[in-house]
Amino acid sequence: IHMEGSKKCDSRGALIVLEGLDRCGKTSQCSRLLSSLEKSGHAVESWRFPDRNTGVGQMISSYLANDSHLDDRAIHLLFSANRWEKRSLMESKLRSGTTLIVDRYSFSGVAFSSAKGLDMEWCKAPEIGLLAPDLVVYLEISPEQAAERGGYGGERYEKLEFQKRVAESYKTLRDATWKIIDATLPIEDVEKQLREIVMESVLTCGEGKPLSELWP
Ligand code: DGP
Ligand code: NA
Ligand code: NA
Repeated sequence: IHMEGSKKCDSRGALIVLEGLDRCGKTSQCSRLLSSLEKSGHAVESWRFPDRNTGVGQMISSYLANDSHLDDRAIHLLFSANRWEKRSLMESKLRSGTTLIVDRYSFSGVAFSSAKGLDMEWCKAPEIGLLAPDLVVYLEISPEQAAERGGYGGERYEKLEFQKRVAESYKTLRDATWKIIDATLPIEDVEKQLREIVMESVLTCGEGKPLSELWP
């Protein structure tokens, strides 16, 4: 009992990030994953970026709804600030043993802004020092198939031509550590694959893997 107790102190939650094009199914997979982990007794929370509940988040939301115009670099920095304002809470949650499932993170920041033509290295700079995910899962779908799913909500980026450029940016950005899941598979199959990949990462972090920062 004593051994187990001391082991628990070193263990932390995993930072799990889901990325993909709009309409790839990320958001429903995040909630399925959340309830599945909760059911098996894990301390887990589901987060998303942009977090529209903060002051910065409201500016982002109004930009996405085309209710306001902002310079490409200015909005890029707001998305980044929105992640920075949650950084210390993120760290304390992870250190206290809570796993975080995060719907979009710095990779969206770089993929969406570089799709507008901004330099990728410039886009990466403001993300330096944010917590590095333990796992990035990319839900892969072609822009055409995503568009066919319908239900683009009419927000600023939800247009086929733009999503094609975002897909190219993600290709440049991703590395060998990313796990790719075919997002066109039946929803239950995606869920099963995702859970398996995530459980591996949760176990590794439970064994005391140190936290690190972007960009690795
Ligand atoms: P969502 O709430 O996941 O649908 O995201 C809203 C939109 O904002 C979506 O088209 C993806 C885009 N987005 C998410 N994060 C960032 C970011 O950091 N920078 C930029 N430019 N766009 C982002
Ligand atoms: Na969206
Ligand atoms: Na989404």
